[in-house]
Amino acid sequence: MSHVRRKIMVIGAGGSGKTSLVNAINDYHGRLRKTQDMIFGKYTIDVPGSYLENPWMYKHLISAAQNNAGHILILVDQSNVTEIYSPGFARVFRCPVTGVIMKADLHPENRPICERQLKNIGVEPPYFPVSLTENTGIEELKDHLREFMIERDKDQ
Ligand SMILES: Nc1nc2c(ncn2[C@@H]2O[C@H](COP(=O)(O)OP(=O)(O)O)[C@@H](O)[C@H]2O)c(=O)[nH]1
Ligand SMILES: [Mg+2]
Repeated sequence: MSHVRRKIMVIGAGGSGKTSLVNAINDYHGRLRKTQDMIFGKYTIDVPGSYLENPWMYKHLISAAQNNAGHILILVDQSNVTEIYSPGFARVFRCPVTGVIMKADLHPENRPICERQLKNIGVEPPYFPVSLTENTGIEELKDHLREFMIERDKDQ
């Protein structure tokens, strides 16, 4: 039986920067796509925001994570702090979960709200603020995921 490659699953609201982030992690510089379905990249799974909008979609998200994910990134958006996760949401996953604060270049006053949101959904610090427009925080996040990504390179 072939070896199952475990990927980094990226979860967040529509518009929070998931596709931009997976492209940065995969070092892909093509154009952005609006995604209806989960998109499997070299290291990543890009999960459409619709999976978070309906509680009945959660079971699909959870089983996809169980089957394919070795690490989960849960995104909050510093430019839009609308609550989208239920309390404790992150605790349903069995693999490690890391909190990412996207669009860290926008609305710095929202940083503490983002940190509180991640804590409320059950994600432990450290959290990773990332701005892809200013190119900050992405190397720190990749370093955090590096061991996982090197292993994945060897798999290919
Ligand atoms: N200011 C800012 N905009 C970003 C950042 N990352 C992504 N965006 C923009 O946010 C929008 C939504 O990004 P996208 O990756 O499509 O989000 P998705 O719907 O979660 O996949 C796009 O216009 C991106 O250019 C960032 O770090 N800072
Ligand atoms: Mg997308």
